[in-house]
Amino acid sequence: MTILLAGALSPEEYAEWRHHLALHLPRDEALVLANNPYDPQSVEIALVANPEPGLLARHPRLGFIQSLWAGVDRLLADPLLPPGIPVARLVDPNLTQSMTECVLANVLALHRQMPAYARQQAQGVWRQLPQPVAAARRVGVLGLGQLGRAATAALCAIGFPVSGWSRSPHEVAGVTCFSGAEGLAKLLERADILVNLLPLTRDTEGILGRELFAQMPRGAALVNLARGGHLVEADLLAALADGTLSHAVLDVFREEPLPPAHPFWRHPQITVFPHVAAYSEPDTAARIAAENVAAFRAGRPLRAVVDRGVGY
Ligand code: NDP
Ligand code: OXD
Repeated sequence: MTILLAGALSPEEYAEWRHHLALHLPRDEALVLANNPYDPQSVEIALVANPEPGLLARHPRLGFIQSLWAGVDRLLADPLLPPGIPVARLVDPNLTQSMTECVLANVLALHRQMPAYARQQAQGVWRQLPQPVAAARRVGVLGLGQLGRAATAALCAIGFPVSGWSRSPHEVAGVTCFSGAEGLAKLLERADILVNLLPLTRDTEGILGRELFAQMPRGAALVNLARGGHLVEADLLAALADGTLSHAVLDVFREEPLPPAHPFWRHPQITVFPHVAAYSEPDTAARIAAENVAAFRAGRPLRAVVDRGVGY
């Protein structure tokens, strides 16, 4: 009974995950690390944090893959990912809380015009801008999943009128819900601030582009906390230049780390964060992964299994 821990992890991160997994996995489970020698034939379960493409295909007895990341786009993009076995993603209340805090921090910062005041301060300008209350600032959230639903609840509690968009129809208390292509246009026309919490799939790749920006109120703001592949970078720069959008907060990028010469770094209307909206903390995530390992061993239903056909 061998479990593999594999991913784009430093030796320190491997050690931390091993420590926390050992606290939660049953004693008879052998945990091997992909950065140490092991027998691939023995591995039946893989706990993974974006492992190198092709690595999982080298384990002929693999029966279950548990992602230690919430988003599985990179994992599912592995052309050699063993077919026909379940892949689960991380659903961790701790990560959800962290993302909710990040959404609130950035929406409130945009609502209170902090980027504009930062620009004024840099020029020594003392100018009071009109300041509506939250009830007059409409927030749209793309994605009503684990993270989107928690974010909308927190935004509603502050008093923002909140809309949400999903693939299938939803009802969320206090939130005006839209779904499908025709629903997106309705959400966008009332999104003074748009927060992206979609998974990256073939349907959502490049969704944050010229056509979408043009449907938002002029001068609206964008908060992309999901994946860099959602954003058409040149379209964002054009939308900021012509006033279609006023500001963008970006936590995720097509290339990470964001290259030093990238124009986003020094753009006065873009706030850059280094993919820190919410990350998997081994102390909580290890327990959740171990619960799914135990369920797999016992033949019980697994939590948060990904639909590999739709990509999330
Ligand atoms: P979920 O799978 O729980 O939710 C995804 C939501 O997106 C669902 O509401 C789903 O609709 C909706 N959706 C998917 N495809 C479409 C589509 N084509 N059109 C409309 N709606 C769509 O994901 P999470 O909330 O857990 O996470 C979302 C993403 O956040 C992750 O995939 C990851 O990329 C990103 N993330 C970023 C982090 C960061 O630090 N920056 C940290 C963690 C996650 P439906 O409900 O109908 O299925
Ligand atoms: C995740 C992330 O998907 O950190 O877990 O982006």
